[in-house]
Amino acid sequence: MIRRTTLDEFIITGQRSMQDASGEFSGLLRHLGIAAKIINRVVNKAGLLDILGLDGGINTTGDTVQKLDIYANDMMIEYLRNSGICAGVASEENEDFIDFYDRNLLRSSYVVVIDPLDGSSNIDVNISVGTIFGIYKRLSHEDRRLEKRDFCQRGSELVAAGYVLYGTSTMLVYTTGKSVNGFTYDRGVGEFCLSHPDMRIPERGKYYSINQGYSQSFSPGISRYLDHCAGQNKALRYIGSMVADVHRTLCLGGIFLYPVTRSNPEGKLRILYECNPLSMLIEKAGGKSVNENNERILDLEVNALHQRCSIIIGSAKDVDEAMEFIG
Ligand code: AHM
Ligand code: MG
Repeated sequence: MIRRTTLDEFIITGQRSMQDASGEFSGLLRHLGIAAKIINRVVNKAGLLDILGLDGGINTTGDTVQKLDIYANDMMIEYLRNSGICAGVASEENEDFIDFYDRNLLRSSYVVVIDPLDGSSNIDVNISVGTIFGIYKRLSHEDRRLEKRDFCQRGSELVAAGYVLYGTSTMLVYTTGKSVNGFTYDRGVGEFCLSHPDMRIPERGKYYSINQGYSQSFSPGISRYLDHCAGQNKALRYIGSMVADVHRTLCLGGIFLYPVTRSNPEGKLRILYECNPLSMLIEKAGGKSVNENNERILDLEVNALHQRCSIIIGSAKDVDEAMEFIG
């Protein structure tokens, strides 16, 4: 029987290869892995929870039950707080960041950004959702309270990024800036096991992915590109869960676009929680990620925690070709 490397083993091996590594960063990654397992357990039972009259209702023990995205948010925050090695979190679900400052605890140099349950409108209909995370080194002094600037950093400053996809199987994919590696959750063992080492995105792919229902409000450039895709007989795939759409793009190649629309004139997706971590992963796997102005997503200045942007991400040649049409 093949014995696969577990996520923990992989992280520890990575830590050993870095001289002077304190273990703080590795510990943080491992805690993210644990939080992912907890969320996975509940996401897998989502249908059952609904049958039991949960989601804002009262469960059998009399507790009020939270919506799954709020539950995932609370879980991530709790695990990161209890890890003792995370200075604070900014989440798509919270208006402001959360500072874990505690005078009696060791100081941490890392902050985490999360989208705890991306694509949450898909939960009730049993379609894949995901968790996205990014890790930054804080800018403010470790003895002080966190500041907004600790989170509002350009994506190029990310020290690690990853996602968990709750799909036909549950996968955790992450990078610390070198390779991109994918781990599949083995329920029997209760561990994420290395299944996709050194993931590389194909230079081109046959899929394009966009919510074409908004075509009336796309720019002429985007419309021209979509006509081109249709003319080339490319296949349209759109799940409506960014993690799932980007995961397919990473594995099979192709392109994912979320342009500006009338109802989202800045774009819909959040730079901090969605676009930056996924852009880091795609770039490290050999792909590209830009906005509609052909600016690299990872270079965009971040001024607000919930800032949005347009995004065109995927295989390098497909993104370049799209930008020729978009101009
Ligand atoms: P969410 O964070 O509220 O779940 O929204 C983000 C999701 C992405 O996963 C997905 O790509 C997009 O919204 C789909 O939006 P739309 O329904 O407008 O196509
Ligand atoms: Mg989201």
